[in-house]
Amino acid sequence: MIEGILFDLDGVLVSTDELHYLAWKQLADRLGIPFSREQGDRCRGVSRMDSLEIVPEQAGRPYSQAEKEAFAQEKNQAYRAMLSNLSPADVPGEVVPTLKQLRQRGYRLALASGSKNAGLILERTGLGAWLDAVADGTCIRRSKPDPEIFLTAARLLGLPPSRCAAMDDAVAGIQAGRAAGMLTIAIGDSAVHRAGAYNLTRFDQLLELFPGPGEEGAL
Ligand code: B16
Repeated sequence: MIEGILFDLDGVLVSTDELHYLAWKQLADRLGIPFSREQGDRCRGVSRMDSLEIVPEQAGRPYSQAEKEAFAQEKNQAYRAMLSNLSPADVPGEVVPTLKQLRQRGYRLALASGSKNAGLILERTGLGAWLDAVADGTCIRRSKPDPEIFLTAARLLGLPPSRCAAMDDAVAGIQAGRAAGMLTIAIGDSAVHRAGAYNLTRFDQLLELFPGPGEEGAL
């Protein structure tokens, strides 16, 4: 029986996944390196430094660790500049009503994001008000597909992994949820790849999967 639902942030609760892509693209353009949407999709859920194994794939030469660290900083500055315009209006309309209903039905909700910018995003969008616990890139050492972030979120909720569902738009995120021993729910890119145990096209389909007490759901 599922008691807790753990959400990825970028691309699940808010469309900051596109801003990550644009910030990496800006860096790649400056360096004169081709950077495709497909590469951008592979950066989903992957840490900033690990993304630098993907972004310069078509550079034709390797970069040193020092250069990669400088690139990570440059990308993050561009990304944070984009986040400065973020507001509650950027949260897709179905997200807050769905979170509200899930809480009313008794589910405990947590963030499980690998982003070190998650705190800023929750603050600017007001999404933090709907979460019982927050695990982000500041509390883990290994990024998705490692299960650490989902296991940390479950621990913060005080629930065993088997009582949690992990929702993610990244294939790496679904792999992390599965490695954590959780029910996996894919949306967006990971649902296109049919990576989850459930593959949703809309966020509010969660209400069909997780019914209220005494109601029958799809699970
Ligand atoms: P930051 P998630 C991930 O967040 C993003 O999907 C990924 O593109 C990003 O590189 C990573 O966070 C680190 O983010 O650079 O902001 O610390 O999908 O786990 O919510």
